[in-house]
Amino acid sequence: MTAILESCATDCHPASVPDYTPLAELRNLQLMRLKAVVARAWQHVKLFRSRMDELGITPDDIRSLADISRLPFTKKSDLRDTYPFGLFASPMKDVVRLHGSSGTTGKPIVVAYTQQDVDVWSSVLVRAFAGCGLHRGDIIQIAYGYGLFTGGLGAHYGAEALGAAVVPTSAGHADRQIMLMKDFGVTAMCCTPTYFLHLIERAAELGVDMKDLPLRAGVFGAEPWTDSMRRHIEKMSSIEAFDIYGLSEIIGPGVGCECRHHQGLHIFEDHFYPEIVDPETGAPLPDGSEGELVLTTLSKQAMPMIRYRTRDITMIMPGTCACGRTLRRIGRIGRRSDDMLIIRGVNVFPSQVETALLEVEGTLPHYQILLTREHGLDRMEVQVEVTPQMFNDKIGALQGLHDKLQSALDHVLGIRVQVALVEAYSIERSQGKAKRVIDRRTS
Ligand code: DLL
Repeated sequence: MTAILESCATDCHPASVPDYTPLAELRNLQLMRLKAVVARAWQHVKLFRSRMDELGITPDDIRSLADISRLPFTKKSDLRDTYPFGLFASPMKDVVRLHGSSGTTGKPIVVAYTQQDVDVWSSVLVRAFAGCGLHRGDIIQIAYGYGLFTGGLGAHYGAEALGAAVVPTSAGHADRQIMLMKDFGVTAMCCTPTYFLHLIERAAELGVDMKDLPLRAGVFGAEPWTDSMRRHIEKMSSIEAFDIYGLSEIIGPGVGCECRHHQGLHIFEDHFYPEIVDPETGAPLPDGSEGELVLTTLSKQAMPMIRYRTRDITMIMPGTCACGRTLRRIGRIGRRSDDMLIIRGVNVFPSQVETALLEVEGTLPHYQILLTREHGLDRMEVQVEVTPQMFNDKIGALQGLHDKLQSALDHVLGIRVQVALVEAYSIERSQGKAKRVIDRRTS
């Protein structure tokens, strides 16, 4: 144990030691926990039991980790259909926290935690933060929303358990966020990547250069962002930007996080078991193949999730990470199986647009995709903000930029789209997850 701690002294907190569990031991632990969680769900959750009955299986049929593929999937609609408490496996007297995330029906989907679940949640966030090089003595500002959303409180408890000093600002009030970052000497920021971009811009307007602040790390997630966006953020603020992943149904932030090697996100596999399946057929796919991430909670008490279909598209990365963690990694999540746009029959993902835009000098990483239908034909307009200098320049420069963007987008997307250059700040800033697509097509 001492050897492990010494060997990773640069970015390691003692609590991150489970990250280095020898593989055989980790797989044994996972199997033991899988059996227990399946038994718990079968015993206490009607929906799981009836699904397993339909398949003619019982918890005793889980003898190896590979048997997980015999279990039924759980989907977001199951949470909606059993609203609010139908999937709980603990009585309310053991539940200490309820969170929720917005659904399409106006009612949130509800998730529950026992005290042990909250403790596990904090422990995975401690491991995530430690992997980002954060430790006791750091001052961590949490600008994820506090409330039903899991981002704020999840990161908050984790940062406290790490031993850091927490500044719980929640989302919004950019000027105050910047003032506190500066006055308190904040060393790490937790928020959505688009909100951090907004803070960088606002800081510049207020005469604050982020590069002069003690800020050294950002732990960004809750929405897709690209490596080009990371490079932009790091260049503008001189911080190291980390990608953190999670979803309410599984626990919230802290299902997985990058380490300092930035080669994918380590999944905290002793608590969340990852699989990749074909999004169409549900068939398991091997490591290295892109597909839909399916997660099973291995230790959740209040609301265990068995084979939850996340709709997030990624892969389990083959090989091991240079950091020495035995935890498998997933690739960054660029898209969801349900955010694909079909434009005149061609599949388009917002992340492709972002990649194309960030390769062109003179644009800002703020964009929106506007979809309309004219005479039965889909029309896709990409509105891109342009730096104020560009707008002040001669008209020729703008035209040149427009043409460059047009050809970058044509190249990446393979279809003709309209490009509209708009002034800085004309696209609404989000305090949380950015809204990239406005679909005004009526079918
Ligand atoms: O967004 C939890 C969270 C909070 C994660 C703070 C990270 C940081 P939900 O609101 O339930 O939970 O949304 C979950 O957001 O299925 C993904 O589609 C997306 N998502 C979350 N993190 C990432 C990420 C929180 N790092 C949904 N990259 C997920 C890409 C992400 N997408």
